[in-house]
Amino acid sequence: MQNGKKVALITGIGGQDGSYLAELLLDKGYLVRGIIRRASYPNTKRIDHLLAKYPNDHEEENSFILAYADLTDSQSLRKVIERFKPDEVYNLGAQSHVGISFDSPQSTININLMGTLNILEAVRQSGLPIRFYQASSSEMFGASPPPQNESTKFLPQSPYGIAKVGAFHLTRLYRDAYKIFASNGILFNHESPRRGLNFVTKKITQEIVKLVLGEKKEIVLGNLDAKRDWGFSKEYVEAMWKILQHNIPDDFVIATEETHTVRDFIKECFDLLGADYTKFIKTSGRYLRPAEVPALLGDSTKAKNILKWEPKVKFKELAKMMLEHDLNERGISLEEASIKIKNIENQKHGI
Ligand code: NAP
Ligand code: F7E
Repeated sequence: MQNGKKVALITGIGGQDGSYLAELLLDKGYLVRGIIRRASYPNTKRIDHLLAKYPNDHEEENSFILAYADLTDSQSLRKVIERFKPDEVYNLGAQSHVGISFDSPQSTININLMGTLNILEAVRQSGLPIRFYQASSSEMFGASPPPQNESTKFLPQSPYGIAKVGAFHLTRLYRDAYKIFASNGILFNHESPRRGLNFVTKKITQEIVKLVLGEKKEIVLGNLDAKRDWGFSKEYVEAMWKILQHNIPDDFVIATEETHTVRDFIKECFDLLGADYTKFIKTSGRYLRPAEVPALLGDSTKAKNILKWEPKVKFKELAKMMLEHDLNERGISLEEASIKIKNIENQKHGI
């Protein structure tokens, strides 16, 4: 606590979830501190509005402060914990792309698994009564058939999933062995207009905008049959906070309890424009993964009952929100986009 306010430290504050969580905690009156790593070009786009509102001039009483640190650098983590003395630590930093974890398995394991060990150790060694949240993932269930809940066996299908399983167990172990208030949120896929550009939902909505503007003629994707349980990031960060406010540390599945294929997401977006997706979509082996998670469908009964958390935004609303946002960003409405894409469709048929 500082001046009667709770202090939260967020790793991955510049990411999709980190940015929404920072906003949520600032609204709740927290002093929010985040770590960012050095980048050759600014990596703070998602939190620039917060930096503008809360100038980052390193005054310790400021509501919002960023510090340079890296999950793979344990000394840097010890320094930020010592400096900020947080009440709550949200470990959201990760190499979060499953496909890329096959290209860079070692750095994925270093950041996602060793990084979790580093921050847990910094928390433990501080001796402070910190509550620790670990960003665990439905990727840990991997090939286990749906529906998946807290009792489902982990059968990860990627270096990313394996790193997250290790980090999950470290979090559980630090809770059991050292009596640290350490909890796992096992979050199923969650998206938003702030989603990274190379995740499938955002790639689809961004590429549709390019089709509409005539900048591209087709969208090339990988496996269209994979099923995912897609929710809205802004609602999922609320679940993270609730997990740390619960009276005991525990593990919770957070999901919408709906599953849809990648093809369904594409069709939903094209349906919103009244266009036929089959005219625009190509598949390529380039986007296939060496191993795939075929179907995710979360059962979040425990979170509903204990945390009273339930999502409002489901698949259809999410697709519309993301597509509309990306179109509006380029100055086009859904209606204008619909007319444009139908013209392009007709041209393709020589009509
Ligand atoms: P994201 O947008 O990719 O954000 C990840 C953040 O981690 C970025 O700010 C990134 O910084 C930072 N980071 C990467 N390597 C780091 C390092 N070595 N040290 C410190 N920070 C580092 O991911 P997200 O969607 O917000 O997800 C947040 C967390 O939830 C991740 O741990 C992810 O694995 C997990 N998760 C996500 C989902 C989902 O569907 N979104 C589902 C389950 C679990 P840069 O900007 O510098 O790269
Ligand atoms: O892929 C298929 C791909 O990359 C979803 C991360 O937030 O959620 C996310 O991991 C599906 C997969 O997310 C393309 O093969 C087809 O089956 O959007 P994604 P993900 O792998 O499910 C989990 C829960 C996390 O924890 C992760 O951090 O879509 N797919 N074509 C494609 N995927 C991508 N990226 N690009 C394609 O062209």
